[in-house]
Amino acid sequence: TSRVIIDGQSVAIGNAKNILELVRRIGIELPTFCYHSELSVYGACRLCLVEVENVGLVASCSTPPTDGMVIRTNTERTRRLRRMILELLLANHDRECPTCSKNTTCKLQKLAKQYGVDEIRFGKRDIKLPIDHSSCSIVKDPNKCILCGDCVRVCKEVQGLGIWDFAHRGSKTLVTTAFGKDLADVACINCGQCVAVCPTGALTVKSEVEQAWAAIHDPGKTVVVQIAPAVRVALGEEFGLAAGSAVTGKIVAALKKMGVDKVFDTLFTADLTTIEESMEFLSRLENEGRLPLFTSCCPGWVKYCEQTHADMIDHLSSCRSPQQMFGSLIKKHYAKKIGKTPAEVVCISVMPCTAKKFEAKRPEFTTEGVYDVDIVLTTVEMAQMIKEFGIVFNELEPAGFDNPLGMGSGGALIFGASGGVMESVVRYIAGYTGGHEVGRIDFYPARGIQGLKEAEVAVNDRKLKVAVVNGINNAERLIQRLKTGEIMYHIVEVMACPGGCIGGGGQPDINNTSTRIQRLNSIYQLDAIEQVHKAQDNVYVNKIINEWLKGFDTRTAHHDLHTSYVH
Ligand code: HC0
Ligand code: SF4
Repeated sequence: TSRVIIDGQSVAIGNAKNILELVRRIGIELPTFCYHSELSVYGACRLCLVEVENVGLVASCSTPPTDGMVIRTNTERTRRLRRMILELLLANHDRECPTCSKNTTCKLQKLAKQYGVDEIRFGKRDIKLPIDHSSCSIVKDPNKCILCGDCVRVCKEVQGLGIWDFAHRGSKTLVTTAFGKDLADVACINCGQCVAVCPTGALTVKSEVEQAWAAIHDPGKTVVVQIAPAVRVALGEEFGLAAGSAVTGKIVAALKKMGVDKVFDTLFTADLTTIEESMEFLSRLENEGRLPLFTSCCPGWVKYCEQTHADMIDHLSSCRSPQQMFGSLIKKHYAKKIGKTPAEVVCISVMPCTAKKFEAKRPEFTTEGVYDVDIVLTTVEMAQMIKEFGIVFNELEPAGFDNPLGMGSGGALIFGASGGVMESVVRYIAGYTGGHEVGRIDFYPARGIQGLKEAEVAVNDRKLKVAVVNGINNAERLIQRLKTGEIMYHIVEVMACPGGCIGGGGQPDINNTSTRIQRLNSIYQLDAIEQVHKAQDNVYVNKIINEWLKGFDTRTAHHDLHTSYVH
């Protein structure tokens, strides 16, 4: 077998594509800004350079290993050059670290410390470019961009959108949108995957933390919080817990300590979504309506469908997402029950998602002139508030959700992973066969982080073909095959982010597949121990449907829980 020698140690090449992989295999972590194992190799930052005997300095990420290579990862030259690269990047960087939202999580800052950069020998950058605050979800500060191109590649290669690209040349090079337009005016779907890969403060999440504090401190407001499925298996990572640690009860307890009035669960309206979407599907099936039915809970996907496939909008389920069903119930019904106006109740969502900030601001999701969901905090923003309050998170005693909107089934919990919505719908429609209630249903073909999953389900005497995709690129490929008639499905679940919401742009570090897998596994483990497994068995949901919405399929239910799309 072919081998190389790295720092005196012999290593088999195996299937390694580049030297960097082999270096990592022997337990050496080389610095890099632009290398992501799931994106194409760019080789721009040069930080991962190593010395190869008889060859010289090479970027380890973009150099394939060959038999007999003798490689050294740390030499006088590599150390000097790494430090110089960092100094040059810093010289051209807006160094406002203490007030930057990436402070302490910025890779440039971290590497500067790790490589002992304590002074910068080059002049200071004096141009200040305007910051783009136009998007509901993402803030772009070009003064902090180091041109690693990670955002460019993730947007193109994973989402197929190509919102970001390089413009201009030499020292004027910039990463920007087409014609330098505001982010709010281009086809960005707000998924935040670019924010997640950005190593510095150039792309950050639009924070709503201040608005949340203001609502909590306002004695005239009743503050009601909902927590999305994927948040509970990721927030703990911000407090040093292992990826996938389930911290549901601790998040509830932290919010109560902060003084919010009620903590409810998005799982409740995820169950409601399962029921509404399943009924919509069955009705389309019976009445020869538009099939496949596309799920509509991911606002990134919905925006993509509206702007790219307007001819397929009728395939989208008319169901509002669980976040918006929740907001609608709070503002249209709950407020009344507690004797308040919709404006006196502030609805805060805690979401793994940056696109949910955009969804909440869609003009159709309002009641009596106020937004149904007022504030959307990402998982990371929630963690920031917990830290700011000084709560010792890891020592918190778990607390339970409030009622009546605090209960959800295992089927609702798995919404947070790609395939979860599909599996819940399957649990619902296959849950009754020949009028008989069936027990537990586990639909394994829908699970996992693969980009495309397909399966057949037998329901009574019919065979339903279903597909699950995550990542817009995968969705686009599927749509093309649907359009040519090459394939046909009854239901298609689409989530914009790789792995589904567990890999959302508002989650703690998602730059590694194992983190996503651990969160996903944790979600299914939590589902496995749930007493209530299927949406139809959530007694509270049935109660609210009857009491607030006057039953299934009523005008109120349609008005409050469904929506229409932009053609
Ligand atoms: Fe998701 Fe959702 S599962 S989109 O991925 O459907 O954000 O977690 O909250 O709304 O429930 C995100 C996660 C949600 C919604 C739910 C759905
Ligand atoms: Fe948001 Fe989930 Fe869609 Fe990602 S997959 S954009 S986290 S709703």
